[in-house]
Amino acid sequence: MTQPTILLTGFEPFGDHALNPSAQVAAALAETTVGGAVVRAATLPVDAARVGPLLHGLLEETRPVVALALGLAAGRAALNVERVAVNVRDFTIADNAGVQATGEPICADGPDAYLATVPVRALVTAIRAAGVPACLSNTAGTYLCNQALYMLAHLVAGWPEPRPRCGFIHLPCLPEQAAHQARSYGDEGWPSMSLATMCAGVRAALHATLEGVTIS
Ligand code: PCA
Repeated sequence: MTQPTILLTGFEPFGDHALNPSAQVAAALAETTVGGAVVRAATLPVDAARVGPLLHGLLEETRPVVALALGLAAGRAALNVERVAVNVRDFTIADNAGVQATGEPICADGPDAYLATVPVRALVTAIRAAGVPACLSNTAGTYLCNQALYMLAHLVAGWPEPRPRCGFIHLPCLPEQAAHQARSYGDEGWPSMSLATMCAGVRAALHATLEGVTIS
């Protein structure tokens, strides 16, 4: 019997950010075991043209029971468990390939939105129970993080059951990011959270997601 897998992705740095905690959390949890499943981690480029094909390849390669993507949302103070991804790309800053989408669909033939298929409320409860601030978020924006959740759901939509549970969590800044960029966000800088605390929260979210998933 092969061990079930969890696909956990983070994003590379983008915009003004020299770091992206999401890639660091994914790397820190790589090859660890959560609830009997092993974490396969990857860092995605902040590149609208490449995210879909890369996620497709990762899903085919890992055939996960859970696919959880992570990203940075500077200014948030808690782990934000995203409920929904919309079929819109509308960028306030260009992606790392220099592309600035203005209101086009991610998939011309896709539905307007997909709901995350991880149990979002249970994730928030589990993350909080691990001592980590968390909340439910009803918008993942219209940039690459929204696109990642949309594509995960879209790519597995045609798969036979049981399909992987798909979700997305936005993370706060790391303390070192907030310290370096304080002047660009008022005197106090952004709210921040340590890498270890974020990792504990994401592990709790993965545990909660695996509850009720049949691992064969
Ligand atoms: N955050 C961006 C894209 C990559 C990331 O980490 C977002 O929220 O869309």
